[in-house]
Amino acid sequence: MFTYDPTNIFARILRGEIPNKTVLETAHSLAFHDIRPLAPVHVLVIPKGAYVSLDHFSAEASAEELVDFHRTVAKVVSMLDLGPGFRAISNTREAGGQEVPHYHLHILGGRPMGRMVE
Ligand code: DGP
Repeated sequence: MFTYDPTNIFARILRGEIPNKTVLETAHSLAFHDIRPLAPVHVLVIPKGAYVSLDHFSAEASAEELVDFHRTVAKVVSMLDLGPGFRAISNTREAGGQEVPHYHLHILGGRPMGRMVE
C-alpha cells in the first residue's frame, strides 16, 4: 500500500548526500533543524527506516523503532527547552500538505503557538 521513493530529500540526508543541522541522532531516528523555520525552534524528527508517512510508520515500524522515535522527540523537547509548550505536526500526503515523502514530525516552539484555527 505504501510505496517509498528512495530519491526523496530526507533519504538523501540520511545517506549523508545533503548536509543537515543535527540536533540528535539515535540508532533509528534523526532530529535536525528545518531549513525553512516557521518558529524560533523548528525541528524535524524522522525515522531512519523507509516510511512515507505517519500512518505507514505507525502500522509497520517495529516496536524498537517506535520507541526510539518517540524517545527522540522527548529528548529534543528537553534539549531545546520546549517544556513551556510546543506544537507537533505531521502533514500527511498531498491533501495533508506533505512535501517530502519520508515520514517526519515537525516540532515547533520557542514562542506561544496559539490555537490551531483555519
Ligand atoms: P512537509 O510539507 O510536512 O513535507 O515539510 C517538509 C519540510 O522539510 C519543510 O518545512 C521544509 C523542510 N525541508 C525541505 N528540504 C529540506 C532540506 O534539504 N533540509 C532541511 N533541513 N529541511 C528541509
